[in-house]
Amino acid sequence: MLSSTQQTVLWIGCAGMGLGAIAIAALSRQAPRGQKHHFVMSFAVCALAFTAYYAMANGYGIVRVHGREEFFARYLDWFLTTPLLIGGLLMIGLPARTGSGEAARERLSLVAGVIGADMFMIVTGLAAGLIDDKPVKYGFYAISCIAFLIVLGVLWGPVRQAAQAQGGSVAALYNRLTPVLSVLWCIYPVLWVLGTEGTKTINLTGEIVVFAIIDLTAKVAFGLLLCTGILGQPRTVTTTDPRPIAGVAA
Ligand code: RET
Repeated sequence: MLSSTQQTVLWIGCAGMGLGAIAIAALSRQAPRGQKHHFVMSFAVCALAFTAYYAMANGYGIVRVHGREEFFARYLDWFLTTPLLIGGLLMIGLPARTGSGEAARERLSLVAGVIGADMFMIVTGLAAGLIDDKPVKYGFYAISCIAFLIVLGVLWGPVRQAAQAQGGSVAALYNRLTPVLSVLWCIYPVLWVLGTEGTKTINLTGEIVVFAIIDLTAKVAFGLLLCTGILGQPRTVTTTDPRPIAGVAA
């Protein structure tokens, strides 16, 4: 059972996500037709998180494991929204077109690889949360952290190189968003260790409050940063660019 304070915080999270989704939908009306897809992903992130917070605020998506509350809905939210957030960055960093043949296959493997590593990170994080046996728990935590490093490595490596190769405002926007995403995402594994699934340094209420704050920042604030950045782009840059992905294409 959640306390009324905990429920209130989850309702605030729910309202924030809903307002974020509405704000992004409103902003998308200013976007030219060829750039609306950038807004769809950020809208979907907020809409999915709204639903997860709605479930949790009503006491659903939470199960009792080893005498404490495990927020299943949170992991389901992350499993769906983190690939979309990465997708948002990929759609900026990677050129709209690659060459044909191997370049296209390399691009596909890069996209599938980073999204796959991200989903694996969330699933192994959930396993760590559910398991009580400390060595096994922290083993899964370490595996999840390795997957996280792979995600960051791809975003800071080949995708950043591809963004640099596009130059100008695309590179500038990518270079603005990637550090913000990286710093925010690094807070999650730290909070996890301090919270009820890890060392219990922070109690459940504190954990719910801090997760709600970073969730709102990583989804709503980041989404608004991305969407306003897209609106500031010259139209031609993000629509068609026939160059291969720098550092990836042979
Ligand atoms: C866990 C615990 C295991 C180790 C690692 C984690 C990383 C989680 C991350 C979550 C990001 C969530 C976002 C949500 C919505 O916006 C699963 C906490 C590395 C990075 C950005």
